Amino acid sequence: MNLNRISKRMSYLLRHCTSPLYVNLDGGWAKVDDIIEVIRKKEPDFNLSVMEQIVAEDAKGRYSFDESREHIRANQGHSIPGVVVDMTQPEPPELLYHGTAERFLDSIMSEGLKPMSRQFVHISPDYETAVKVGSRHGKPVVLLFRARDFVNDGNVLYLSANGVWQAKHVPVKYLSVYG
Ligand code: HQG
Repeated sequence: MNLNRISKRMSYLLRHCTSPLYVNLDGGWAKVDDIIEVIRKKEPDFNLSVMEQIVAEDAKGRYSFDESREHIRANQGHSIPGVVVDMTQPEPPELLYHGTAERFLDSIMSEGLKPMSRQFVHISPDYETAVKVGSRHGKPVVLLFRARDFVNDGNVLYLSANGVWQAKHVPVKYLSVYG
C-alpha cells in the first residue's frame, strides 16, 4: 500500500472535491467513515489505522481529527468554495517568506500575491520552507513579506493549525525579492 498516494487522495477529497462534496463547509470536517469508504474502492487495504498513521506521520501536519475522532479535515489548502476552517490571528513576526517560481515573478511584482486556485495565499514561516514550496513550481525564488506592517495597516493574516500563514491578497508594497 502506497501511503503517499493515499494521502494525496485524502488531500483531494478534503480540499478540492466538490462532486460529491464530502466536507461540511462549516469547519471543513468530513466523516472519517465516508473518506475511508471512498478511498477503499481503489485501495482495498485502507482502513482507520492506516488513516491514523497518515495523520500522525504527515510531515506538514496536513490533517486533524476532531475530538470525537469521527471527523477529519485538512488544516489548510482548500479550493472548495465556502469552506471555512478555523484559524487564529496571532501577531506575526516582522518578516515572513513566500516561495514561488522565477517565471511567476513579473506577474506577482505587478499584481501582488493572489490565492490562484486556493482560498488563500500561503506564506511560510522560514526561508528553507519557502524554497521547498517554490521548487514545486520551477526554479525557486523567495519573496520577503513585511508581515508586521501588513497587519499594522489593518490587513488580516491568519495562521492555520499546522503553521501556515494565510492572506487573501498581498499587495506588492509588502514584498521584495530575497537576496
Ligand atoms: C503563484 C503545499 C502569478 C504563487 C505547499 C504559487 C504550500 C502567482 C502559485 C501550499 C501570483 C500558486 C501552497 C500572481 C501567486 N501571478 N503567480 N499574481 N500570485 N502566484 O500550489 O503557495 O503539499 O496554489 O507564488 O507546501 O505554491 O499542498 O500555492 O507559486 O503550503 O500541503 O501561484 O501547497 O502544501 O500555487 O503552495 P499553489 P503554493 P501541500
